[in-house]
Amino acid sequence: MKAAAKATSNIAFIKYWGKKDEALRIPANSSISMNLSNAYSITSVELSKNLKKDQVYLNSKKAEEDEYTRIVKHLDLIRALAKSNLFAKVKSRNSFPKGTGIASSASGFAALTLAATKAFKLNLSQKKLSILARLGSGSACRSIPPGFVEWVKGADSKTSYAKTLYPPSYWDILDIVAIVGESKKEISSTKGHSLTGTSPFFNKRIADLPQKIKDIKKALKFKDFTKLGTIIEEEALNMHAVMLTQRPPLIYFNSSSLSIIREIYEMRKKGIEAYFTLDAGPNVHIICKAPDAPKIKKILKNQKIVKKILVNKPGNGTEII
Ligand code: 2P0
Repeated sequence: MKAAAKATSNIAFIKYWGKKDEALRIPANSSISMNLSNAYSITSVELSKNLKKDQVYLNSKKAEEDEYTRIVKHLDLIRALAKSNLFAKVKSRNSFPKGTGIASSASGFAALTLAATKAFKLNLSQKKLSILARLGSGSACRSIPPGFVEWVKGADSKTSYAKTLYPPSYWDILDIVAIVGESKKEISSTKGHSLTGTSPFFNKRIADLPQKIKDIKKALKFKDFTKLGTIIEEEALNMHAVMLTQRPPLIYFNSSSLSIIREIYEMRKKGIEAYFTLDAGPNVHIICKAPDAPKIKKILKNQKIVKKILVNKPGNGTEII
């Protein structure tokens, strides 16, 4: 009655920002992402009759109260599905710092969902795992299937899940993450999501997204990197325009993030085709073609503000290990 799973995090090309249903984590819009081969969580779940409550360890430390409560709520869902009342010992570790804009809740809840359902002997389809992971954290549903993924917003809980558009081997592009900050963000994404409606730009963003999604799918289909990158950058800035104009305003990037963005513009002038995206944190994700990686890494290594560099290929889906 023990199982362990590995889930990669994902970077959204088209972002999830705002929910139609907060409790069920049904998003206001569909989103598109790529799994990140080197940003992952490994989670084990061990059931025991001797436990009187769940125990949760994150990166070898006892989970903080808010994290513990959220994880137990997810285990409760799985216990109900399995018709079991056994408690679990959960141990999870990340290959990257959590709470800094590399989606730790995405890989964390994807790995937890697969490990816990296996430990409880539930054999769920990829679709059902994606739905279940979504209830833990929205972006986690995109880490269940492999490669390049679309989370179709759906109309209700049964129709809101993620599926693979293309497998990891489809396109040799990379996400090089320039880690410029490792402190935990002050306002969680969950709280940020709930206030998207206070931005005067939110409705406009939602109205424009269906066309943007069509365009990016076309760029993926024809492997049009220039188009893909251009949409990715515009989309990141569009989401941050909403974040900046919410009440209270959310400023997730910092001066180091902006310096790296300037550096990317310089790279393009030198003929290195790289594009940026930012999530709910200061680290800059640099989307590039694989042959350009050595040059980009060299430039980043010369920047004092870059504390770590994480190179990701298109990643696998969540797997039992
Ligand atoms: C994304 N983010 O699409 C966007 C971009 C952050 C910025 O999904 O409340 O942690 O757990 O469903 O999944 C972060 O939101 O929020 C997120 P919950 P989640 O990757």
